[in-house]
Amino acid sequence: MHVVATAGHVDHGKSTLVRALTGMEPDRWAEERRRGMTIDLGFAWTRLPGGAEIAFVDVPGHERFVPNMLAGVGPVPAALLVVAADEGWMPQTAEHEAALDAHGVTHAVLAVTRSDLADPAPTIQQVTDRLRGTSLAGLPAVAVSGVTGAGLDALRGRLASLVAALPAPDATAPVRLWVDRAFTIRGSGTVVTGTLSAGTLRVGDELSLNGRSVHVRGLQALGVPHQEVSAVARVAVNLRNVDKGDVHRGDALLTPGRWTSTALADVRVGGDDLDDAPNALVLHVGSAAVPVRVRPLHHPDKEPQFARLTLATPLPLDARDRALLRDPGGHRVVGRVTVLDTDPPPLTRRGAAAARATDLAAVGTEDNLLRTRRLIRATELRGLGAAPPPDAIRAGDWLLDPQHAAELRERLRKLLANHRATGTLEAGPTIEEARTALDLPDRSVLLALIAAPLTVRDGRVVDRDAAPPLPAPVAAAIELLAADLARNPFRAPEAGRLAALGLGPRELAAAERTGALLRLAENVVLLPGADDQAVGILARLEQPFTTSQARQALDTSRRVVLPLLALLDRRHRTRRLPDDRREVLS
Ligand SMILES: Nc1nc2c(ncn2[C@@H]2O[C@H](COP(=O)(O)OP(=O)(O)OP(=O)(O)O)[C@@H](O)[C@H]2O)c(=O)[nH]1
Ligand SMILES: [Mg+2]
Repeated sequence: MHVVATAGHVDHGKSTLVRALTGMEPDRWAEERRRGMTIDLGFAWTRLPGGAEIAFVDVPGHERFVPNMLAGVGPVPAALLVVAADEGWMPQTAEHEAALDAHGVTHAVLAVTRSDLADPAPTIQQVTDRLRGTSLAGLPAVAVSGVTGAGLDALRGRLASLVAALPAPDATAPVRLWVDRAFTIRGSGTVVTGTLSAGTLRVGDELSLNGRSVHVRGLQALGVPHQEVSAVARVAVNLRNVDKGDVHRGDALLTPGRWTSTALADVRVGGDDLDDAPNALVLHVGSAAVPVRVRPLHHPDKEPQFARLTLATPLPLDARDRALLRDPGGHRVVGRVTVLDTDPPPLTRRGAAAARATDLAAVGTEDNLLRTRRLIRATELRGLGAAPPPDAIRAGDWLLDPQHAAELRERLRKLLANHRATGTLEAGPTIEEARTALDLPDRSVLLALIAAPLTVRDGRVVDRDAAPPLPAPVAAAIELLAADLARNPFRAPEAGRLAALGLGPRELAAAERTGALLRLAENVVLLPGADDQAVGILARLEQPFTTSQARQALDTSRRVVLPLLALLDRRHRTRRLPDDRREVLS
């Protein structure tokens, strides 16, 4: 199915045309039919030559009902612009055209109606001229009469080409159905309708509505029940356990967890100079209309304009959403809005607004943004509508420019070298010390920089290839120990001896790191290689052997043999059996 919205000045023949094309009555209300004027959105559908199904959202042209018109066209990708031959371009032709332009609608057909009353050619020319430079520039035109039926077949043909050229929607995208009507059906409960512009709805789906979870009880498209409806489509969704008062035009039915409502957004604005714009503007996006406060963010080059919008009510906005700013009093579209960032940083420092405008100006060239910022939150980049460049280095929620990462790694290597040069016993700076020294915002960024030969050990950043040398007094003490152990390799020095040599836990840990000692427990140390030697001796015992037999064979105490055997078990040199005996593994 394809959805096309009408647009055009009051009484130019939009509803008459929709009626003639579909045989359905778009003016749903008795009051509309009595007054001969569309007040609210109307819906009608038909099949085009070639078989494509087309649904029209018929909008009101009267200036009082422009907000209704905007609710209808917001989510619709294509338009039928209607201009009467005998009146030509009129104020709401202009306002509707500006709305379509703001939404970036490029797929449209011009129908010059009432061509039984006046020569359509001058109006076609006038409209063509007016549309130059807008999103609708160069649109095909057809002269028609809703009364005589002249030109209708040509228009059907044009519409068939129009819908054939529409880009295929993404049926797997998360759903954001902007509600344009909500009503109650006796026996079924609350039904909402809207134009599904992306994604798929299914009966039984759980969706989110105004922050609460709701379930799809039934689905219809063009009056026919469906188990599943994919975009683009006009849909009616019957919701379980929702009162009519809980849902209104401008609300959105959302795929849970995929959208965030925000009351703050940074946007690009085309159109009037925002400094001259009235304060009380309304943001129209989807079917929603929300009062906003506009803070211009001045870019040094002035053009394009950026602004921070503060919404009176949060909306589920997304980067790249198109919207418009309207002055309700002045009856005109003040700005064409493209959402750039739905989670913008606060502007507190002096000059922050100008700096922000510079950042926003880089959106669209996101690689450059990461190059200039060097380090940016992935959420901020996403908020700016940018995908991370493929070579960006990820660190938690942070993205690093690879060039910057290389520089930071160099600084980290220097930091470790300086650390070694201080002659400290510590293997390296702590993660926090390194993070501070490199002035990084988060430890995840530091961890992302660490690659072999650098590694993290006991919360410190260390270079596996360059352990700091032992300070001279420690090295001398270790030599004395080594002499003791050379005679009795499994007689680990007693606590008293270690203390006499000035070897506390820190010194022993440092000696272990440099490979000068094999450490079995807090203060139980042997020489490196003692483990291999022990395996050699134990292998000569009758297998399996008891702990006591091992102790005797190694000529040592339980203080040493227990942690030594435990170490050999861990390294799979020995295996401990259920009866506590062990065997050497070959
Ligand atoms: N002669 C002639 N009259 C037309 C034509 N199209 C519409 N009309 C008449 O123009 C009047 C307005 O037509 P509508 O179709 O209601 O106009 P609309 O654009 O839907 O108006 P709004 O919805 O109020 O904006 C009606 O009286 C129609 O009969 C046409 O092609 N020729
Ligand atoms: Mg109408």
